[in-house]
Amino acid sequence: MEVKLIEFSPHGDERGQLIALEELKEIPFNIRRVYYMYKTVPDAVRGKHAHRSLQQVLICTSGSCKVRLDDGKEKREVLLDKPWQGLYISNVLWREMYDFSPDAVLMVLASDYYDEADYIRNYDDFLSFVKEQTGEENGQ
Ligand code: T46
Repeated sequence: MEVKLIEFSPHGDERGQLIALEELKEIPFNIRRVYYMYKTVPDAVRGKHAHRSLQQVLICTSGSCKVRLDDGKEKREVLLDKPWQGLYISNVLWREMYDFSPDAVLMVLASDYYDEADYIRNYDDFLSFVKEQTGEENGQ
């Protein structure tokens, strides 16, 4: 599964902490879009889709939340509760974000502009897409 937790280096001093993120440095792609979610209601489950080509880094800049990832074979759960950690997720991964703390702010850096056509919102379609891709990679 193409997922990794990236640890950023804070520029700390007596005033507090500052984290700087630059494309193709801390973030492994060109950043075309930033969005964030806050005031997420306690029982909400966000996401529930995959992307055909979008790559993203998720950072919980305040509070905490969990992310469930599924590549069609393997499932993983990651807790995001540190503003100096970013979760890199590749395309073609089913994702769900849940267990948001009341103070959670989840910021996402994305490799492309918003495009509804890049979303796979049905789980069976996602599994078919994974199969197609695996077939292509094996030259079938
Ligand atoms: C993802 C996870 C981690 C826009 O107009 N522009 C945007 O850039 C985004 C992200 C959303 N929207 C609109 C589309 C919907 O009407 O905002 C509304 C909520 O979006 P959505 O239901 O897709 O939000 P999530 O939290 O389920 O998913 C989001 C991203 O859409 C998705 O790419 O990977 O966060």
